[in-house]
Order: sequence, then structure tokens, then C-alpha cells
Amino acid sequence: MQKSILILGACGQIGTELTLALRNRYGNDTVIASDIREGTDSLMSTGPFEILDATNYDAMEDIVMHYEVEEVYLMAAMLSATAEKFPERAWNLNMNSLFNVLNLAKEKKIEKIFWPSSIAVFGVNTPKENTPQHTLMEPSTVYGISKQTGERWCAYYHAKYGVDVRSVRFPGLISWKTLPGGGTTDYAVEIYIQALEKGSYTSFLQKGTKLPMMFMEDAIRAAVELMESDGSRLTIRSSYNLGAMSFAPEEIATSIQQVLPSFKISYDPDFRQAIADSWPCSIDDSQARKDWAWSPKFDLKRTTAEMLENLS
Ligand code: AKB
Repeated sequence: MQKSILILGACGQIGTELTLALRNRYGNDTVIASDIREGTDSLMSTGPFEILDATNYDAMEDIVMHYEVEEVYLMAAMLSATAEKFPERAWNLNMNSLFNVLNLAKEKKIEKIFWPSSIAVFGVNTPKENTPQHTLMEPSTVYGISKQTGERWCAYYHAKYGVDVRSVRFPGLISWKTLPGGGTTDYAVEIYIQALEKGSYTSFLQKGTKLPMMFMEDAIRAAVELMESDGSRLTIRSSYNLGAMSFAPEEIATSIQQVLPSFKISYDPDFRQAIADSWPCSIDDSQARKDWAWSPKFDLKRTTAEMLENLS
């Protein structure tokens, strides 16, 4: 029998594409999507869907038992910008959902977990360029604190209870199928949409704000490859650094201008600037490359071509 996979937070930016990719790979009926609201037509029509609040342990356990779930991808989370507005709600969602899946694995009700961490675990005192896997981490956002705490709990559950939990620190993710919501790196998606709709974009991050980024196809492949890799080769059970490309708003604008020469960018930074300023500019992901052969495929030029083609 095919293994059964449950996606929590399946209707979000990563969850939607991840669900479709996993259904393609393992079969529609074996991938159960769940969220607190329904998702896109393609997600709803291609396989099972359950309304599920990832903070509700009993409801999650019922679904796990009913579908005989073996693997869980926990994608439900409140991102950096929104979490600054609702700190307690963010903490409750980000931590309780993680405890629920870790405890299901501890009780041997599921076998394997994927949980995304983020570059938000780093802080102002972290080395900015080529940020190492192991370094000073002093996150200054609620989201970053929840991700760093989550990483420690993942490592603890692995060491203490043998829980097979796997994680990567995602950079900003760029996608066109489902839009991001509430992140600091969301500008790198909005800019493409407004380039096509209005021919101009006002960036909420200042010129020169270089951040690590990744095209969604690479991000999904990273999650799947890490989950399919031989667990005995994994040396990191907190979360792997993961890199692809790094750029500032003016560089993405230049790459858009190669396709749409009249595109214009202006700058009006808001509270998200301070968040971005606390994050790294580029990431050293050599441990992920060594342990499970991670290698990104999309650079900025290819990302821009994909985004403009698909959004238009
Ligand atoms: C955010 O901007 O909050 C996220 C992230 C980098 O984790 N995209």
C-alpha cells in the first residue's frame, strides 16, 4: 500500500504547490490536504481535503488514524510581518501545531515529519554574508523566535525520542500559483504582479536590502528530497541552511526591465525594513549539499522569466 501523507496548512503559498507536487509523485488519494479553509480548485479537486485546525491535537489525531497517515508536512504558520501584529496568536499557532505533530510521532502514530524553519532564526549579530549553518542566532521577531525555538524542540525530540523530523530554513519564497501572505519577503512576489498590472512598483523594503530568496519549484524539491533521503546521512536535526540566490529590490527590478523595459521601481520602506535588516544577505548551505545533495536550479533570471510568463 502507498504511504499516506497529511499536509497541514495545505492552502497556503507553500502548501498548495507542495500538495499538488506530492499528489503527482505519490498518487492523488494518498495525499490528504488540510487547512482551516478551502483552497484553490486544483487543490480541492485532485484529492482528499479535510478542514483541520493544526492547533487541535484531537482533531489531528482523528485524521491521522482515519487515513493511516505515515508522514506529515506541517506548513501552517503565521509569517514574520503578521506575527509582529499578533504576537500571541503567532506563538500559539507556530508552537502548538509543532508540538502536536512532534507528540504524534513520539507516540508512534506517525513516522516522519517535515517542518519548515526560516532565515528568520538569525538576528542582527549573525554574520550577514554566507551565514554559516552553526552561528550566533538572536532572532528579534516573534516569528523568528518561534522558528528558533521550534528548531530546538525538533532536535530534542529526535535526540530524546528518536522522532524522525526533518527541516530546512527557507529563504523568501517566490511563486505564482498561490500568493504569499504576511511575510517580509512578499515584495519579491508583489513586484512581478504589479510590474504586469501597473508597470511600476513601490517597494516596502529599501534599495540595497539584499535577502536570500528561492523559486518555489526549488523549495518544493528541497522538501521532497530531504524527506526521501536516507535518514542515517542527516547530521542536522534542527534545520538545514538552504540557499539559492540573493538579491536586493533594485536587482529584481533590473531583471524585470530586461523583459519589460519601461518598468519603474520606487521605495517607501515600512516596519518590515527593520525585520529584513535583521536577516542574512546570503546563506552557506554546504551542509545540505553534503548530506543530501541539495542543489538549486533557479537563479534570478530564470525566476523572472517563469514569474512573468505564468502571471501574464
Ligand atoms: C517571511 O518573510 O516571513 C517568510 C520567511 C523568510 O520565512 N517568507
